[in-house]
Amino acid sequence: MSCRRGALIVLEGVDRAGKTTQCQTLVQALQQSGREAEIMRFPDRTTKIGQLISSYLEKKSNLEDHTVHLLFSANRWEMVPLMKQKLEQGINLVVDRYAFSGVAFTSAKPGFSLEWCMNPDVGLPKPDLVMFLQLNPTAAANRGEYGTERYETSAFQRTVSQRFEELMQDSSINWKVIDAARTIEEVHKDIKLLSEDIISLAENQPVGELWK
Ligand code: ADP
Ligand code: 2DT
Repeated sequence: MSCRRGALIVLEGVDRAGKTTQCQTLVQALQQSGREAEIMRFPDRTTKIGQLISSYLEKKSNLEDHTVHLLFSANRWEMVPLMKQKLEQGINLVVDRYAFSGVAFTSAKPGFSLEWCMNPDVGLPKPDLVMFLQLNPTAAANRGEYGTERYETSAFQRTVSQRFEELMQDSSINWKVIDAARTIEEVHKDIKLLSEDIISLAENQPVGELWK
């Protein structure tokens, strides 16, 4: 019997929009309904490349801007064989940030075009669904202070939000905007419904290639 593939589901959004909370809640809900599901997150700080990135984010080291962009992309590419294997085994992958964060964050720096930033990620497994958790800066601020990592300033995050808005104009990606200002349960309900629909749709289709 041929195995139905799993769906590749990505959550994106600004800092404190609830991505991590919702990824965890979604995986639990899918598992409770008898589906196989696993969480992944980018950057994956556990690999050698991930450790370089982590040290950069923690401001323990400095890296040239193009270089760190390529490391973030390499950190996704190094996980591709595993991602494909899991999807083929019928495991649904719920991913906390993906190439869209990669492009939004680097292109928020001076001198970086969206196009240059997208190039290294062209051909990655294409998400079947990308849910953008939308939250205004005031509501985000009510969820706590920014941390001390690189990029965690309100000015930079505002530019990142603008870049996400530009990326969401791309109709080749199945974007869904979620109002993340509601309760965890309300947001989860929407995310679960959208995910269940896409899991049924994706299971008989091949995995696509991002931005190709
Ligand atoms: P992200 O991964 O997007 O940065 P988190 O899931 O880590 O966001 O959530 C950031 C903080 O906001 C956490 O303290 C979390 O408990 C809280 N939080 C998450 N979702 C909600 C929500 N819908 N309403 C209120 N607080 C939330
Ligand atoms: P968290 O681990 O708290 O999500 O923060 N980033 C992420 C990039 O600049 N490029 C990327 O490709 C990715 C995936 C977003 C990680 C920080 O790293 C940024 C916030």
